[in-house]
Amino acid sequence: ETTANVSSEIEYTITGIEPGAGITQATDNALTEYENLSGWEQETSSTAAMLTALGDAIDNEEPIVVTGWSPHYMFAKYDLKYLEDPEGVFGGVEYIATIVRKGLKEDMPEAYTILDRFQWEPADMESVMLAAQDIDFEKAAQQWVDENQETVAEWTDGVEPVDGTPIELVLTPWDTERSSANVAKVVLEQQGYDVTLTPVDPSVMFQAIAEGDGDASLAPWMPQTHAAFYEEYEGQFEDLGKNLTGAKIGLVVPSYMDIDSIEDLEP
Ligand code: PBE
Repeated sequence: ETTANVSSEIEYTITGIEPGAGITQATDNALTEYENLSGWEQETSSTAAMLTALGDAIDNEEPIVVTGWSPHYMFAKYDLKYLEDPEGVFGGVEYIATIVRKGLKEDMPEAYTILDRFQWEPADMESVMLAAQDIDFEKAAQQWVDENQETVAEWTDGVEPVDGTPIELVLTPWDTERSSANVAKVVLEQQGYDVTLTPVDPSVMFQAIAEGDGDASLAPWMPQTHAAFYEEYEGQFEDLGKNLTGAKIGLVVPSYMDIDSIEDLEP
């Protein structure tokens, strides 16, 4: 099968996810940056629909190009590869940052300290995501906390308990962020906080923290995925740095497809 066949077979269409995602924006940028993609389109819908389309294509050994990211179970479930991105549109290694509203340090120093210390590895996040395939995220997060008491103790060491102070964490609606937000929720509740989780689009997440509607978020993907949103509100929130390193976004295809680079897609 030639690459031209592959491209026409999938009707020059990349199977995307939610319109508001950072990766959707990056994919639109790729359609502009890569000359060979000038006639291509991104079809957005939802993460669930993308995963269904990917599974169906793989069942039939058909070609498909999706917007994909790690950590994600799709890489454990299927044999997949990222297409090389010589123009660097999707960035390299991404990290996930923690941002808080201005004044949080003064208003809730205990939560601020815990959020500032919150840091874990992709394998930790993956274990919560995997457990959450069978139980809800809250239980999966509780299980991770129970099994990682030493790490949690490093985050909470010397922090005074509080008595029911409400705190609102803003997250984006993907499993990676459901994992971190729910683990933060369990840890902050252990400390005596009354935690609300509010899922929103990435642009709204930055706006909410900038305007003080939400207290904190562990969901910004940087330096590339959410850069445009970050820059729009830069200076209006406090960046507490990385909570996870080793994430990635890009165009993803089944390994049986005979292409390696975005440049191999035919115009
Ligand atoms: N994602 C997962 C999100 C951030 C986390 C890569 C799909 C996005 O593109 O905005």
